[in-house]
Amino acid sequence: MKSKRLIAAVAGVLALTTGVGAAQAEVSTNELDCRETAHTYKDSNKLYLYGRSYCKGGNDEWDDDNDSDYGDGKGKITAFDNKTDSIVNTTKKNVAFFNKPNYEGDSFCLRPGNYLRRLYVYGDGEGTNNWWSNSISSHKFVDAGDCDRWFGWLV
Ligand SMILES: [Ca+2]
Ligand SMILES: [Ca+2]
Repeated sequence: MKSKRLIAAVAGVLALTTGVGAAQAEVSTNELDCRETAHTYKDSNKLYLYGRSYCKGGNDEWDDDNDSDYGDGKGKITAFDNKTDSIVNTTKKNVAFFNKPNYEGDSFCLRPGNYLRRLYVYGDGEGTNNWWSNSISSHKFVDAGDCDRWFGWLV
């Protein structure tokens, strides 16, 4: 009897988890490209991350605060290390992205309301052939003065 109750409790947690996922999907960026998402969800305080370029297929992840490691199983971004290829920033803050966890390595910033359609066209700051595609491992919200390199579009 006790084990049955436990199973029911676990099922409840699973349902709850699924519910959160469904709420996330409700945002439904699926049918929108990067620019449309930036305009439709302007100032909605979410950072949308996509595994595909041009924001195709809807956002894979979203966040509204810092995440020091995209692959650590913690925070809102738990298993998306080195997978981002397009981004929409609907927050009112500047966001710095890093190619290593813990806000280390090469970085660039994205302004409020801006979006990035194809990270693979952006090179790193070291003159190597490492493109930003499938490279981002952490991000944090910053003051504009903390950024020396900006990518992305507003219009
Ligand atoms: Ca994380
Ligand atoms: Ca990385």
